[in-house]
Amino acid sequence: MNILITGGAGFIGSNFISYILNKYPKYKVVNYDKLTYAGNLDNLRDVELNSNYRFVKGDIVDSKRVNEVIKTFGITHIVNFAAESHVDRSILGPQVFIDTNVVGTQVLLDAALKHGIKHFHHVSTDEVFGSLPLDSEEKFNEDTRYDPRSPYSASKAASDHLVRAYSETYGLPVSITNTANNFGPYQNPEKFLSRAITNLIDGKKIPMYGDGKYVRDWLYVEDHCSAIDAVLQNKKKTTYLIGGLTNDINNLEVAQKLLEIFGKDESWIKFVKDRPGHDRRYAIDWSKAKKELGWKPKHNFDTWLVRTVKWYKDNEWWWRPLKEESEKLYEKTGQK
Ligand code: NAD
Ligand code: TDX
Repeated sequence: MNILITGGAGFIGSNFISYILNKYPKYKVVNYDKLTYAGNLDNLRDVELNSNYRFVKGDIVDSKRVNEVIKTFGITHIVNFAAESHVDRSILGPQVFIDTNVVGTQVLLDAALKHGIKHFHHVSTDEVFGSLPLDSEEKFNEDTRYDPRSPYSASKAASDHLVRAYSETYGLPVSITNTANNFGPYQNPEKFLSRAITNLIDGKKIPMYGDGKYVRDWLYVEDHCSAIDAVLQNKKKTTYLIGGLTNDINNLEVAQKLLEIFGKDESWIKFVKDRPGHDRRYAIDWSKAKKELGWKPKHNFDTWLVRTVKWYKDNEWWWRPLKEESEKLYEKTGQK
């Protein structure tokens, strides 16, 4: 495979590149990334000398450049991670979310068609399905109706629809994964877990939005990588929901686990202003992926939370330069 990985300098994309190059010594990977505030080539230090790896700086909205790269490197497969990914930023400024997540995806789809790409995989989110009630057993599955509620999730929903439209209308071979909240190494400290961990390392409190009774489904990033790998290896091209091993754990409970790891009490939680339109609960039924791909998550939350904390403690060189900028965002939102 000659894979074009867009957004490969971000959190999940960089973990995926390392995963693929380690597992498949014959695959070639081109990382196409604009290097926005979220793109960081330091994530890829372990692979930058690998002869099967190339980095090309570029924007997925730039059709000419995308087409050139696909042609030059003889790309056969595309995995699209490139996106604006943070809900709070989408509330402050939605435009770039439409440009990158919607228009950028359409540019990639057009280029994929033009060059006869064998498989276009689109990385998406469970947030496209909206919000589940707190006191219910209900989970998202592949038949759940789309109901995005933030500019971020609306832009991802639009991109999913375009991907399916290119399959139905033009016969482009596509697949989509809608995935839970990821955690692990190289996550920008703007996101809840990485923000909370780096705050605690700095002797600062965990900022908790609203009443903290917001439920997320947590997936260790390597399990996300193995899921996308399983989809790429599979002949059937369809949509899969990918979730983790947590069972309705809310943000307060996640914070309590962190405080236990750090040996601190609950006075280290600071309640701050809630996020507008905050989705109450996500829960994922990943049984289709298990049945059709033989995939399941392997990393349990408690063990890998401890290891993730250790990674941030051991790799302050990586997150320290990003922390100041990410906290500036919360000065603007008033959530510090
Ligand atoms: P991230 O914000 O860490 O990284 C995004 C990457 O895309 C960065 O390297 C950035 O430079 C690049 N990028 C942004 N705009 C670009 C453009 N116009 N052209 C080229 N590159 C561009 O994001 P992430 O958390 O790694 O998420 C990756 C993908 O997975 C996204 O599509 C996101 O919607 C999806 N997703 C994320 C999560 C999660 O928990 N983080 C969960 C489900 C799905
Ligand atoms: O400081 C915080 N305090 C807090 O209570 C932050 C940053 C968040 N939160 C809450 C909001 C959410 O309920 O924690 C939860 C997780 O927030 P985020 O880390 O911002 O993630 P979320 O909004 O759930 O979206 C994430 O998962 C789905 C990713 O950012 C998306 O890219 C992905 O699609």
